[in-house]
Amino acid sequence: MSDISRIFAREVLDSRGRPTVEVDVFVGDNVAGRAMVPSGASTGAAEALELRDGDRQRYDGDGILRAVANVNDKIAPALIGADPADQCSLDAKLLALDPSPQKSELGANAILGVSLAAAHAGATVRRVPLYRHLCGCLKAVAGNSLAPLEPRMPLPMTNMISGGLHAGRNLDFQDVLVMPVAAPDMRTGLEWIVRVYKRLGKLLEAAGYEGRLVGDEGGYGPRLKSNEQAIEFVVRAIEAAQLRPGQDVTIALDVAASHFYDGASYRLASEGNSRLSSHEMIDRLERLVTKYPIASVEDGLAEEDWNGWQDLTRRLGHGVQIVGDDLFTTNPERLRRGIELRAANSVLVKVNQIGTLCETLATIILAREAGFSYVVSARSGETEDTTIADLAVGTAAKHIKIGSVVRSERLAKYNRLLRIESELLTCGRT
Ligand code: 2PG
Ligand code: MG
Repeated sequence: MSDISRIFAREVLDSRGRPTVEVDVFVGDNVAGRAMVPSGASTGAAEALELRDGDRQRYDGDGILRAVANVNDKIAPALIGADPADQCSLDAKLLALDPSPQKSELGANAILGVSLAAAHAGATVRRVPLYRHLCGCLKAVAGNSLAPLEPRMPLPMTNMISGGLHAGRNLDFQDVLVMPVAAPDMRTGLEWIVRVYKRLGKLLEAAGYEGRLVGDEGGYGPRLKSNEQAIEFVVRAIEAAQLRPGQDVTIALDVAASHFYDGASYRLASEGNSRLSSHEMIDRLERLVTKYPIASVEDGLAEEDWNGWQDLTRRLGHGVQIVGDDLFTTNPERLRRGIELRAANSVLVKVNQIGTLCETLATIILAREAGFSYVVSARSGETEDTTIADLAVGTAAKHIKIGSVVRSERLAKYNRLLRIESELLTCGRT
């Protein structure tokens, strides 16, 4: 028998010590799949709802026992007897149980926990690695519309300096990241990244800044004077690591601009709260992109500044990856709008922004068809769950964004990538 026999959810803790949902999917007497749900801090307004208890007596209101009860009492009975290998039917059942636009009835954390744990169970019953199962799911969702696709290792986009909501608003920009573009494989790329990270810590300390304190995702969180200074430090760290900025290693920014946009202008605290119009913000980004080896800019503008995004893409999109995170929230409807308007040329993919695996895959398919790249991403609140490593490989994502190279909730995913790479190498495919 390979049908789902039982589903059980519990409350566990994430990397910020906040409760999150863990789900076990049983086949027969055994747990065939388990997953934990991540949680963002710089969330987009259009994201699916993370259901929290609001009971101040427990975890300051952050408990998720209502979401757990929704899995155990409402979702589980509807899925017992289902085939875990048929992800699309399972996710369709989940969507039918909560048809609200932001999954506010059962909670996207309840729904996603089941969707992801079921995918693990599907891989178990099919006796294939998760990334292969997910590749199959992607093809199943796409029907015939997809060009041939095989699992492939993504290029990491790794956080070096954290700012914004991830590090106490020390900087306006949320992340300065690096991408080891010339590394021949993941193990080499990771060695380069770790080298740059370590050199960066030393450089920061030598200059009198905190070279050890890290933000939520493990990037350094120094109180620098400006966003630009953060980029300069990272360029110097690449050089100190004996690598060539722009050739071996390029830079990516996650500006997370929604979080310093007041509805009319962009307010840069690091510049005495100066107010920039959308046009001026684009000028600012253009200057940075021209001066530094920046190959990717995420959320350079706010999530509802669609006209600005069109402008930004027109001006920078030919040479630079323009990634929508808060802008698209992994939502196929919002991405469709972006494709029509030519706002951005790339989409960030975070499973908990939308709430089921198949909707995530639908977003990926749309991106592929439109020639948009896609970046599979972790959240700032994470767990030791490694599903996104398999998702990135199984869907042949261009990039994976996990955070930095310290803190085990991040390393669990990098290590999973290393394991997958050695597996693919053994099979003769990378
Ligand atoms: C982002 C993510 C990950 P959060 O903005 O891209 O870095 O942050 O999970 O807080 O939304
Ligand atoms: Mg982002």
